[in-house]
Amino acid sequence: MAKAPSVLLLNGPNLNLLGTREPEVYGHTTLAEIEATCRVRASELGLELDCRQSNHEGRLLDWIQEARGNHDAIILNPGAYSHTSIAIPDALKAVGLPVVELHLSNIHKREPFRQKSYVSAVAEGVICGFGPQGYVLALEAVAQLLKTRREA
Ligand code: CA2
Repeated sequence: MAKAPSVLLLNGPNLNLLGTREPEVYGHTTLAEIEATCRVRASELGLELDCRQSNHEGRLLDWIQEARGNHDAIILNPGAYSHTSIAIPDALKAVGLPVVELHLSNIHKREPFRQKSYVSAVAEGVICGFGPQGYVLALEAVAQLLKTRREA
């Protein structure tokens, strides 16, 4: 039987605080709960899932670079690095894997500085504004994308 496609789920700075602060913006669900839900959905979709979070841009860059040859797609909530980092989209482009960018909040309804994400230019698609459900939507999008590519 063919090996299950592997997806790297990366969360950037401060997302480890989910469910503990600012529930009015980011909700009550913790990152551990989101990851647990994603593991269940990934398994239903026939995907392997590797979940990681870091507050450090360099660590995120290392993980993105290491994804080449180890994973088939990346789902990324870059947190505030979305709006500041050039290195993250550079690394994603270099690795060449399909990327789905994800945000809990609708960044286009928020402050002007959040409305530009440098990552979007290298993503297959962007999901934002659906809270924790967005992670499940991103997994479903990746599953469909990988299936379409396999069948092409
Ligand atoms: O909406 C998103 O998912 C964001 O990527 C979240 C980032 C923010 O900087 C982006 O503009 C949009 C912030 C994540 C911070 O998460 C916290 C969670 C709980 C308490 C404090 C921060």
